[in-house]
Parts: sequence; C-alpha cells; structure tokens
Amino acid sequence: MSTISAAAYEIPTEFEDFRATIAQMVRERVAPRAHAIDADAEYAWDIRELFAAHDLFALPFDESYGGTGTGHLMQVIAIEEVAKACAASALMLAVHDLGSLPIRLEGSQEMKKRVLPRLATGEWVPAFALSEPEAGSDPGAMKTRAVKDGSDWILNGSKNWISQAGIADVYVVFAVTDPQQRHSRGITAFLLERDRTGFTIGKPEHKLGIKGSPTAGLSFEDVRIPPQDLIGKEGRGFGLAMATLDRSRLGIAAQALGIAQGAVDYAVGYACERRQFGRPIAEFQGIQFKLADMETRTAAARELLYKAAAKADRGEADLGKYSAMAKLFCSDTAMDVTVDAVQVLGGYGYVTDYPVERMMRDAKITQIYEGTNEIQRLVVARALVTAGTR
Ligand code: COS
Repeated sequence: MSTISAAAYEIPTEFEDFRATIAQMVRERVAPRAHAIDADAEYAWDIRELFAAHDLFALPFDESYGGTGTGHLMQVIAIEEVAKACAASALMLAVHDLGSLPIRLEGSQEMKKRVLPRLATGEWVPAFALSEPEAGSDPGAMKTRAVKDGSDWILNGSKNWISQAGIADVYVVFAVTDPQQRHSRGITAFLLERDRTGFTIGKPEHKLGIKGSPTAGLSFEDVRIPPQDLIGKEGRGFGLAMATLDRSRLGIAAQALGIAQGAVDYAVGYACERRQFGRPIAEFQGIQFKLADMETRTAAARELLYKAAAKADRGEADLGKYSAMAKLFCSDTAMDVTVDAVQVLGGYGYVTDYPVERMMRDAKITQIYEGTNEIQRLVVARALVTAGTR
C-alpha cells in the first residue's frame, strides 16, 4: 500500500512577510499592466526588472549561488501571488525554475558557478527544451541528436513549444546521444548558449492565452557544444528531465492556483457591486453557491500544493506523485473556476474590459504544459500501482 505522510507544511513568518511585499508590488505595479501585456502580446521587460529588483528570480537558488535559499514553498507562494493578477508574468518565475533545475540538480560545480549567479540576479533568462514536433507527452521518442566530435558534441534537430524562446540566454536541450540504448540510457542534457552558430529560433506561436510569454520552436544545425556544457551524466538526461518536471510542476500548479484565486476575488467583488432586480447579485443564492464552490475548490487546491511543495523541500520520495496531483488539481480548478467567474459576470465576463476572460484563456494552458493532465494522472496511477505491488 502507498504510505501516507502525516507531515503537511508550515509557513514561516518571514515567508508571509515576503508574500505581503509581493502582493503589494503586484497590486501596484503588475495588475495595472496585465491587460496590456495580454492585448499587445508583449514580453514585459519592465515587470522582469521589477521582479529582479525584488529578488524574485533569486528564489529557486541556494544562497551560495546568490539565491534566497528559501526553497520550493516560498517559490510557489510568489508565483501564486503574481498569477492572481497576471499569469504571463508569473510564468517568468515558473520558467526560471524549470530552466535552471537541471543545472541545479546535476550541473558540475564549474557550471553552477558560471551560470547560477547570473540566473539568480535575473540577468540571464533560462529555457527548457525537451518537447519536439513528434515527441510531446512521449519525450523518450525525441529525434534531436548529438554526436561526438573529438571532445565536443555536434547537435542537430529541432524542439517545439519552448517557453521564453528568443528571450532566453541559456537553453537546456535534451538530445539522443546513444540511439542503440533505451531512452532512459540514451538521452543527454546540454546547456546551450543563445549565440552558438547554427542555433535558430522559430516564429513565435499565436496562442489562446499567456500571450505575454513567447513560445517558439528551436532548430539546431551542426551546433557545436563544448564538453563542459554537458549536464549530469552522459546518457542519463531522460531521468534528469523527469526529476526536473517532478519539481517544476509545482510552479505551474502555483500559477493555476493564483489564476483561480484572482478569478474568485474578482467575481466576489463584482457580485457585491452589480445590482439586478433591485439588489446586489451576491444576495442571490444561485450566485452565492457558485462563489462558495469556487472558493472551496481553490482553498483545497492550495492545501495540496503547499503540501507538495513542502515535500519537495524535505526531499520526500513521493514528491513526484504529489507534484503531479497538485498540478492536476490546481489546473482543473483554475479552468472550472475561471469559467464560473465569466458566468458570474455575464456579458461583462465575455469582454476584454474585464479580466476574467483573460484568466479563463490563461487557465487552459495549465492543464496542458509541463505534462498534460492525462500524463499527470498516469504519473499518479503509476506511483499507486508501484507502491501497491511492492
Ligand atoms: N524521476 C527520475 N527518473 C524517472 C522518473 C522520475 N520522476 N520517472 C521515470 N524515470 C526514469 C525511470 O526510472 C526509467 O529509468 P530506468 O530505465 O533506468 O528504469 C526511465 O526514466 C524511463 O521511465 P519510463 O519507462 O517509466 O518512462 P516513459 O517513457 O514510459 O515515460 C512519462 C513516463 C509518461 C511519465 C514521461 O514520458 C512524461 O513525464 N511525459 C510527459 C512529459 C512532459 O511533461 N512534457 C511536457 C513538456 S516539457 S515542459
């Protein structure tokens, strides 16, 4: 049977203080920009500078590399707060975690010293390149190939759906290095700097939501990578990608949670103001029940996510199952809650003068990226079956 850990989480006072600081910054500086970031599909460099000034890019890193050393729980709290107002801005933080995780988990000391401090200040932007046109849910089927040339590697192939493509300074790229082996033994992770000859970025995708975060394909034509830019062990990149996703999915769950809470808060405020039949619509039970369900689901999602983040901080063995459950539950909650928020606002919910239609569009991707929710169910079920057959 699967073991159940009784330990949940505790939020230290300094985390709550930091949350309050972030919440104020989001109210004053991020929320007023959210509409334009979406409408103009612009990468908000001003928001990036603001986050850097407030040390938000330092959150994933140890103090020895210029980070805050505060761990996963503080990181998800920060992403949640930003996503309440602007999911695209929150994604800057989530991808900062995703793109740097392989280096933090298995990079050499030399690589960590070279790269992590520049990521921790926000000077450098990272990206994570696993998916390919024909290898999304099944990354083991990737075709991008790296072959040895002396001590260097030569990279050829392409990647798809890469968040922050074109913005990023460094890309973690996964490639087949031994096609004779099973994917768990034949894929290797590399660090690729943006200015390498033969490395090009595709056209940005036109997306339903998170329009302020660029997404594009990458292509590699005889790109030379020096040996010191191999991450971890040769042939063991697939496990590294999985270990990365076990942790980074917490960030997507946090983004979804923030979107959901932002939608609940907006719908409650609207329902208290909007009058029909001579009174605020918040006085009608049909609206009250909807708001109550939205808040309940969002609160439940938060408990699961914080528990999963605390497990990541404690290094517990069932982290992968919990991060998958958190990502699944938070993103399904975000989708359902934002659809309901649009309904509470009625016609006003459907137009871009109000933020809930943007929240609904932004919520959708959280059910898809960093593993579709069908994949999350697979991860959870496999963990159950493995534990059950032990
Ligand atoms: N941590 C470390 N290693 C892991 C792991 C994890 N969470 N999950 C699997 N592995 C290892 C396994 O131990 C296995 O190694 P061995 O061959 O040495 O035993 C290897 O990886 C292959 O495992 P498996 O055969 O179970 O992998 P599958 O190809 O069946 O894939 C899923 C498993 C579906 C879980 C994986 O493909 C997946 O997560 N897909 C979604 C990818 C994704 O999220 N894409 C989104 C884009 S990236 S932003």
